[in-house]
Amino acid sequence: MSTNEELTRTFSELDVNDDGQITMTEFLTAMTARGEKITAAEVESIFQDADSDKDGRISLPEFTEAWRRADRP
Ligand SMILES: [Ca+2]
Ligand SMILES: [Ca+2]
Repeated sequence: MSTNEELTRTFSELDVNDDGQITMTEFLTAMTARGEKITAAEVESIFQDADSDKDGRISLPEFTEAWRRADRP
């Protein structure tokens, strides 16, 4: 599976209501459902980094961009 496909799949897992945007609530819910221990403060800091247009939601391009940034050594 290519990185892009994997990212798209992860994105749609996080985008619970399938509207093409991940909200903080969706992110927190999906992470918790996966058994990840994540706090609201951690989610906020992830969103501050990833949400480049500051609309409070993460789109697929923002998600992909943030993932690439995080991947860099
Ligand atoms: Ca959504
Ligand atoms: Ca955004």
